[in-house]
Amino acid sequence: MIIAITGTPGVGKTTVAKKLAKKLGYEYLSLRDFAIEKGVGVEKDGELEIEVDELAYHVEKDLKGRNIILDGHLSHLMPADIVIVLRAHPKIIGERLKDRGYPEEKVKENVEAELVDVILIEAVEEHENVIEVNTTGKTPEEVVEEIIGLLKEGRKRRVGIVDWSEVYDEVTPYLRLGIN
Ligand code: DAT
Repeated sequence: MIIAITGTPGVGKTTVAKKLAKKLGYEYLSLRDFAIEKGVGVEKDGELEIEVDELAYHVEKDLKGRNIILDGHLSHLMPADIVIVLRAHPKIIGERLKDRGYPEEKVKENVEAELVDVILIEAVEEHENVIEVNTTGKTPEEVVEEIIGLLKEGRKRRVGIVDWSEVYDEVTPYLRLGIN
């Protein structure tokens, strides 16, 4: 079974994916590393541009039938049996990406993406089996336990559990307001 772990950069994918893989006895795989290995990523201005369809072809061909936790912000665009979309208060995304040294424009872009559910929407357009998990205020271990609990229950879909418009006022300092 392929379990995709997706979400806005900084949401905690790698942290959660590695722990989840360990707990379930699955292989952990970074989709970015896999793309580089398959030669479908092109380095452009320090960023990796990935040919999504080509990458999906390699995932289908090489990974189907294996028990894998696939970590990456494009993993919901891959053939997966279940997609876990991690969510976090956009302010947390902003702080983590600032700490990571992302340029301001990149930080704002990702805070906005989290605010308006970009990855969740893409995931539900692509897959039926989508489980959304709010990580806000939870440790990575608690997030992993929640995911395992849902999988054990046989839960296949849970979406629409967060609405960041409720915290919009707290997020405005992180947005690209006033840019024209
Ligand atoms: P991603 O792979 O989505 O970019 P990450 O796993 O690298 O995110 O995590 C970004 C940072 O946030 C990293 O310093 C670990 C921390 N972190 C991740 N999940 C967390 C959680 N549930 N609680 C607190 N910190 C967390």
